[in-house]
Amino acid sequence: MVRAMRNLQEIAEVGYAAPLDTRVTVERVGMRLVRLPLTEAFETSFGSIDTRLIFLIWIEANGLTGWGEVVAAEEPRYSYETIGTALHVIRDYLAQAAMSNPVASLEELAARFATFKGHNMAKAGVELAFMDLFARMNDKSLSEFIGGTRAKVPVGVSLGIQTTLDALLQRVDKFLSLGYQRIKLKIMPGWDIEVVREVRRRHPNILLSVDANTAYTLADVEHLKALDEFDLLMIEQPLDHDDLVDHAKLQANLKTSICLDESITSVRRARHALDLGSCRLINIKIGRVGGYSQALAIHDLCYKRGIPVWCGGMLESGIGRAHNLALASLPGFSLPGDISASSRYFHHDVIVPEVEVASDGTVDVPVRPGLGFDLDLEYIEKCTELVERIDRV
Ligand code: OSB
Ligand code: MG
Repeated sequence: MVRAMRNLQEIAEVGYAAPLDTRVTVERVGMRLVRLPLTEAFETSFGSIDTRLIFLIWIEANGLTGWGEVVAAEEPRYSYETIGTALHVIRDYLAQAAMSNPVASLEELAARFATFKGHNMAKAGVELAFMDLFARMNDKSLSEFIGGTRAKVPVGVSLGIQTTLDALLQRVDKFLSLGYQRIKLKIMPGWDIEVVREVRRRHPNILLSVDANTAYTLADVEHLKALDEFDLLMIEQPLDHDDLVDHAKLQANLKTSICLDESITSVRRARHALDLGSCRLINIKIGRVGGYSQALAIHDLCYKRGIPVWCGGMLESGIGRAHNLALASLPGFSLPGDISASSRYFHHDVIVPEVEVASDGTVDVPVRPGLGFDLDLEYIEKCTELVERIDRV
């Protein structure tokens, strides 16, 4: 249960005899779009981007501010959500639901949001801001607040499709020399078997995985089987974004473990995937599954069933990354996450200090209250394209 830290003026107004209010009364929900240039273009089977429009969200409640991030992209390619749909859904539905009555817990907030279908990334953004605030109210780091057990988390890097094989090999060498514990290669038809063969030939012993972002169909079974000889940690999301059944058929034909990303949008979908044998590993992204409530439930389900999980990334700014670090500190996150250094994505991040990867390929989990970093408000202001504030009526 959450313990509110009231300021003296509030206590004077309410009277010392009043029971300590443990609920969060949201006075304002704020949204801010911030465009950050990427250090290099990021290409996947669904397209290429060279700037990231970051969607920051904050809530003001009980004299504190909590921060989150909506990970939706500008175009509906990874999922149907976009920055535009999330602005609409938060502005017109979720903000009102969050402010209509005081909120006592994450579960209560999630139950209110569950009455709206879909729009997981929008819901997650609000949940993130709440959890930052709940943790601050309790004077705990987010990691501590959710029951994290790791002081540092192992991390890997996700490398986009490059124009040449040489360019890719150089990047692989660079990130290995920086200590990253796992290399993930984006693949698609025409940039797959031979690319993986060459990386594996040069690095016989590294943790290596591939991510297809839905680029294949079941007709490609024989083609994908060719990946089995490279001792990959996993092949991530080879088939359609909403598929579980064909993935189960594919998994039955592959030695390599399938890891689902796009297909796992809730704890129920995670259970179905495990029951069907659609995958042997799961990548948890807080945004994709609708927030901490579902992310924690998927973690717990997989932990009970002995299924390894890892924390996925969405090219977040430092605010989303701070939340990812807290999540990845839970005991079930036994594989390196897509939680790279700030400098791997941006020339300048929105948090201080920036996220750094140590030479042993780990990132320290923040220990200060809440998300555990300061915000570079000046830089955020400088890069802002839009601000909206919704006040409680
Ligand atoms: O499929 O994991 C993915 C980035 C954007 C959208 C989807 C994905 C990714 C990544 C990058 O692979 C992960 C990261 O380092 O943030
Ligand atoms: Mg993926």
